[in-house]
Amino acid sequence: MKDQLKNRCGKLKRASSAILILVALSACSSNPAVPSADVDTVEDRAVAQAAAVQQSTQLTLEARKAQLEEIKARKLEQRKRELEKIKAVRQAQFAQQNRQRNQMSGSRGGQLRNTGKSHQLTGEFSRNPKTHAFINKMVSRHGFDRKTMNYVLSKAKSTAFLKRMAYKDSLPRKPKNKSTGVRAGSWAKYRGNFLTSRTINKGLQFWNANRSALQRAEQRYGVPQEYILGIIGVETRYGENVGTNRTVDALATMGFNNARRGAYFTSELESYLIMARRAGLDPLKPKASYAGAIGLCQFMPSNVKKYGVDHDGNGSCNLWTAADAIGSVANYFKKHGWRTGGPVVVKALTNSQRYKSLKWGFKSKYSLNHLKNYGVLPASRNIDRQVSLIRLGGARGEEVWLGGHNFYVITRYNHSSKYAMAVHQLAQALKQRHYGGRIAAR
Ligand SMILES: [Ca+2]
Repeated sequence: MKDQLKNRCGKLKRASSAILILVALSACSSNPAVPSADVDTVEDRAVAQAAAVQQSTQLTLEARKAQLEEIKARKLEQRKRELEKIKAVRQAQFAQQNRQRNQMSGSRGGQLRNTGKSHQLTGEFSRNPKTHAFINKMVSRHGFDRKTMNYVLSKAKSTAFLKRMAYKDSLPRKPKNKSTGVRAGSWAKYRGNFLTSRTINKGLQFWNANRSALQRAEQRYGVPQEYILGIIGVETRYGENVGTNRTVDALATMGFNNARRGAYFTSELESYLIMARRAGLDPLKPKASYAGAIGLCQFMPSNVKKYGVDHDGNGSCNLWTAADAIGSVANYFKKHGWRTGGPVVVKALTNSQRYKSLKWGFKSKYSLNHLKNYGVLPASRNIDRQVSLIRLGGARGEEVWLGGHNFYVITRYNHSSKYAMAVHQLAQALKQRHYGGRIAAR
């Protein structure tokens, strides 16, 4: 009996050891083997197997649960990141809209204040369907705030002078009569407007005040300083006459009241408002010529984007500042093909009247040899081989000149031989006075 009891106790002891071993093995493996050692009976083996199966199932469930939890966490994390991205994009859009609104409100150069009244379009342009179409375009295409646009255009006014100019501009152009020849004295009169001692003195002062900006522009764009000064002098007398009309008034009048060229001026108004927004200017403040030309160099607004430069590096192009106007004129010439060191124009000597049968003007183009056959010779060798024949009504009769490539480039600023000649002669007068005795060295 005692031996029997002892034997049973031994068996139980061995069975519990087997279970312990099984648990240990199961913990190490996801597919535990059923132990056979030390299990003597079928009953014992079944107990061990059941325990192993239970353990294995529990482990598999736990692994599956952990896996699902991991997938869920990953998905949540991904969704969170997506939402954060959407939020960031929306915030950037809001910030951009706010910036634009603030800029239109005029953070610099005055405030565009709410009148406290309705933001409906009022004023003299409000009954014009072109104004409404224009506002719709500014809102839909460029993201302008409708209320701000209504406010700006409600404030636009056309003066009697602007109305007169818009009417004149709307008339059909008279075809040019090429056979009329040169009008006696017309150049002398034109020249007299610009080549005055007052303008030259102002030009010299402007040169001294902006020496560094001019030098940098010449180095960067290859355009001599005196020609940059020639343009700014002819355009605005070095900032003295940048126009007396509000730009908005000028461009709205020329745009909405001009059947012939309204589309052109409306598109300039569009460019102007975009430019003002970009530069943080109150669009109701800046002045312009009656045609909407702005700044010291009188760029049309569409040219500000194309050719305007931030020459003083303050972050925006402002053509009412000397440095930016200087850089922009030089860049304009460079973009229109200015040849550094190239000649501009020379006087021609004539020994007959035969040249009068030739087409003339800045668009004409002849070889020097061809002109020689018509009795025209350059007074200096410093000229291109291909030239234009320029005829001007001087104070002492007709003057004949030969325009080089750079002369043509000047006419890209204003399509007129007289204009280009005035710029050239003002440039030469300034150069002579500025460099004085050193002129020969240049
Ligand atoms: Ca600037």
